[in-house]
Amino acid sequence: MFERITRLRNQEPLVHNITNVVVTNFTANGLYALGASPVMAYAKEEVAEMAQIAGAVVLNIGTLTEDQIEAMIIAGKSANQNGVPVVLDPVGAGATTYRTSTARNILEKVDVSLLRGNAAEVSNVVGEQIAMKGVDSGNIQGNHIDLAQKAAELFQCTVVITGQTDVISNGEDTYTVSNGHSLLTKVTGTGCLLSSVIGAFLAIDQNHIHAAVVAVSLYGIAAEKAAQKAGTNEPGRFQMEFLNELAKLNETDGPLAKINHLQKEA
Ligand code: ATP
Ligand code: TZP
Ligand code: MG
Ligand code: MG
Repeated sequence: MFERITRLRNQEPLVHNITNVVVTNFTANGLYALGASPVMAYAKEEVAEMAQIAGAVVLNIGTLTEDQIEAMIIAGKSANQNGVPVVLDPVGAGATTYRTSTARNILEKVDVSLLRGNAAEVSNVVGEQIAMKGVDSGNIQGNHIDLAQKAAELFQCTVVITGQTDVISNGEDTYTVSNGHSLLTKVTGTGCLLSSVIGAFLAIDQNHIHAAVVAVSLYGIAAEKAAQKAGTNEPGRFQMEFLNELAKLNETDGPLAKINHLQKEA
């Protein structure tokens, strides 16, 4: 399962990100640290070509504009035509009706391989109106396992719902991962970077659910190691150490993964 990190480093997949202005630099550095090759390309005149040569396309609506949404749909369709996996991060869905309807519009027009968001975002995209505070989910109650399975069936894709415990489901198989650290909630862009890191693992793997489980657990393990180096009130040091720990991940980290495989009830 965890040999994927070695394969990723050997293949250095190109990840085409159309992402938000807050997390652009952190996302590029995080992908480099992991061993992938990031590119940010947003012009509608070039996104189809870039998506075609990419190993994965990541669409992130964090600071959306009409032009950017148009480019995302062009890039997503090009990826679909060329067998390139597409990840959607519906940042802030539920905070405004524009974000919710945009996420749904992308899911209608593009064959999304994997949807990654916090529980409030995913619930709003599936049509349950749970309150969002800006781009943060806060503490939402409810069964994230049922929600992930429902979203996976509705959108016919793999779904990753993150939080203290992450849930990964394709509607048939469901996993929980309980790696990670609360300092991840004190640095902006850790959810967005995870969506791009998942994209890098999808680029080297047909088995999207296993690729996502490995990506999510290794990401959490890197955070745990970084938190051992940074103090509890040092988000700046944590961010730096987190990039370093992403770069040091390897197959021998597998045993640190806290993964639980759930079977769907009949
Ligand atoms: P939000 O806006 O709600 O923070 P997000 O898009 O930033 O959402 P998160 O849910 O924060 O995404 O997930 C980003 C990473 O942080 C994931 O690896 C997740 O496992 C981890 N994470 C989030 N909350 C916690 C927590 N309380 N304890 C440990 N890890 C966490
Ligand atoms: N505002 C718009 S996008 C964004 C903020 C703060 C970044 C959100 O990043 P993440 O990974 O969801 O915390
Ligand atoms: Mg977060
Ligand atoms: Mg987010």
